[in-house]
This record gives sequence, structure tokens and C-alpha cells, in this order.
Amino acid sequence: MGIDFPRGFGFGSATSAYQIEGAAAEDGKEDSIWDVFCRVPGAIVNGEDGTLACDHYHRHAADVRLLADLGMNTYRFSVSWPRVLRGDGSVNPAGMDFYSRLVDELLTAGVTPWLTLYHWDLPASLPGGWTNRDTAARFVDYATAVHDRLGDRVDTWTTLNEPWCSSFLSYAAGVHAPGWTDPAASIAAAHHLLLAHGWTVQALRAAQRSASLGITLNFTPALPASDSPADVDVARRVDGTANRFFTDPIFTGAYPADVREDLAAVWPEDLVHDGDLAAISTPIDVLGVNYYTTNVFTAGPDAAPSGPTPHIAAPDAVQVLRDLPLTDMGWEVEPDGLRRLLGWLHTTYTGPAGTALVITENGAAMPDEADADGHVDDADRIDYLRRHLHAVHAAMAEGADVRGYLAWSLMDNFEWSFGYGKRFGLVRVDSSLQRIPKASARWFAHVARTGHVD
Ligand code: IFM
Repeated sequence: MGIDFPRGFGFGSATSAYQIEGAAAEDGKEDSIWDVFCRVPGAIVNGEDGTLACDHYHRHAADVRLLADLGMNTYRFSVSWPRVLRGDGSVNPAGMDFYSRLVDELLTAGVTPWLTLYHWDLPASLPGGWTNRDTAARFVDYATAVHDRLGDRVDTWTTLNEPWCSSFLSYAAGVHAPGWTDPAASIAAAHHLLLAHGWTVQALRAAQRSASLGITLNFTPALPASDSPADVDVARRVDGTANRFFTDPIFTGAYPADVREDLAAVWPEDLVHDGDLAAISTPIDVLGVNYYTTNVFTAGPDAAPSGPTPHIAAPDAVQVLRDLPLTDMGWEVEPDGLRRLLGWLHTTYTGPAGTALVITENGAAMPDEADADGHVDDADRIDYLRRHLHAVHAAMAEGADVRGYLAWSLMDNFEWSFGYGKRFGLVRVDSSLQRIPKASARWFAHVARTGHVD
């Protein structure tokens, strides 16, 4: 029997610049904070980095053909800020040309380009990174320069990918670039990221009224391990900084009162200026949803047992694993969490705002084994995708306005501090950088062509 998605539903896949492009110092590209972070001993598993990555910078034409062969109608990619803008603010024409060629190739192949402006590779030249309010203003300059060049051909623009990662994971937990462990700095980073988002939506809306504008947030729903007040409260505090810290200002124009209270001791003075929240809550057309798992928490000892944590309002949060299958990241597979999440977002935020939902990332790192010909029979990944697509369909049947599903990721790539060991791709990238579609790619191609999921 299976399920059928409506005609016009977007099916595609996503990547990001630093994870696939390589050419880290080519054609005038300057360092990003990830180029710098990868040089820190011990920051990345096996000391790996994105210098070569999947060499997409040189292989983009073949990669676009692959996307089209796999029936994808949408491709979400990100632009590398330090590739297209120099530290002095001037445009690097060679960098812009690369994305212009990519967009032309996509359009020729019948694949709709979906452009993300920021997927974490901030120019290393910006002092203080996202802790500096001026970075938000520089982001608008950058976004405007990219839009000036590509706005005639790209209709869908995402400002930021997963600002939770580029704030709390990067400035409080120290796990992502720039590797700081300062809770107050992470709050400043989060606010300035949101400000960059809001100002950019205003600038792009003025430049292209018809554009589809939005932001992508990563959601990891937090559930209490029991009904005890301590467990309920710890889950509330994790949820506060992980999810509502971003959705509330974007959709309601205010930070959640409970989060402000939880973070009062570390909230930087004079962070939020008059007009900031009005800018941040500028209406958007689409909310990108990245979903991989749901977490259950119990309240443990007061301090985080293992050092710095991104859950700055809940250093006592201890994750409790359930009896669920795990991906190679150790993430529990819980498709129904996606159904519930979409329902919550639709009811609380996007429905009242008239904003559409698109799954901009969902997928699984699995312990792929290639046969002698390099083929991977990844039944586990197919099962993951199938079950999550069913969850999306169920959420739609319950009323959520979901318009598309983009699998993470098109190909195996650089999984940040985990290096290349974690493979999320529908397409295998082997040691000679050859692309070999996995069984999941062929399965997903059928879904993309027919809208039918078994
Ligand atoms: O690879 C990342 C991606 O860059 C952002 N979202 C989560 C993915 C898997 O960890």
C-alpha cells in the first residue's frame, strides 16, 4: 500500500560548503573559522579537515548530473562566505563565479536551487566572531552581495543553518568552531545570529519581493524521563535553549520568559537593543526543520559530569537512552518524534504565522559496508528514511503544512568534529573520491520521481 505525497511536494537532498567543497585556499578563498579550528590539535577526529573534502569545487558539474539522475527536484547547498567576500569586504569574483556556475548547472538540469547563506563557515577575519554585534551587520553585506549576483536565478533563500550549533555548541560547549567554552558568549552569539537573520530577511525582501525566505533550525525535542518535577524541569530547560530560544523570537518577537529567567546570571548586559526583536520576527515564508532524533533527560548532579555543555540552562541534564535502535552517531531512531514536532511547530508557530514547513535535513549516519565493487546495501538507512517519510506524511494528515523533504546528505562528507568516519550520504564517496550511489539513493530516487513511499 504505502503512502503518496501530493504533487509538487519537494524531494531533494542537502549539503554544505565546508563539508563537501574542498579547495579551501583556492581562487582567493580566505580562511573560515572551520579552517582554523581544524588546525587545533585534537579538535577533529584523526586530525581531519575540509581542505579537500569531496572536491565538489572541481566536480560540481558531475555532482549536479548525479542529482538529476537521482530524480531530485531540489538541491539545498550553502555558500561559503570567505570564498565570495574578502576580509576587506570586497567581492572575490572567482568565488562568486563558482556559485553562479553551480546555479546555472542546476537550473539546466531541472533541479531547483535552494541557497543557504550560512552553514557555519564564518570568515576567520571577523573579530570576535558571532559575539560581536558588528558581525550581524557584516552578514547583511555578505547576503546582499550574494543576492546581487544570484538573485536573478535563485528564489529560495535560507539565512542560517542551525544557529543553535553555531552558538551554544560553538561558544559554550567548544565542540564546534571557534571552540569557546563561555556561556555568556554563546548567548551573545545566538542573539547576533538571530539579528543577522532578521536584518537579512528585511534586506532580501526589499530586493526580491517574490523570494521565498526563511531560516533552518535544528530541533531535538527534549522529553522528561519521568513525571518527577526534577525531570520535567530539566527537560523544560533543555528545550528552552535548544528549541524555544530560536522559535519564540522568530515567531513571537520575544525570548521565552522562562529561558530569560534560567539564564539571568549569564545573560550579557545590553545585549538586546531596541528594535532587535522586531527585526528578528520579520515574517518568513518557510521554516526549515532539521530533525534527527528526540532525547530523554533526567536530572543528575548539578554540574555537567563531562565538562562544558551546550545545555547552558541545564548542566544537570543527563540523557537516558531508551530501547531504540541507534545510528552510527549514537542517536536514537525515533520517527514519531518528527510527527509530534511538526504538529507542535504548526500549532504553536508556523500555522498562525502562515509559514510553510520543509524538512531541510533528515537522515542517518550508518556503519556502511561496501562490497568489492564499492556498492553499499544500506537497508538500515532506507528503513530510517522510509519511517521518517511516513512520520512526515502522518503530520500532514493531521494538518501540518509541510511542503518538502530534503535528505541529509547527498553524499558522504566531512562530519565536522567527527571527521569523515560518519557517513550520512545517499551516495558513497570512496577514498579516490568516486561517487557510488548506495541502495538508499536508488530507493530515494524512486520516491522523488513518484512521490510514493512503500
Ligand atoms: O552534518 C550535519 C549538518 O552539517 C548539519 N545538521 C546535522 C548534520 C549531521 O550531523
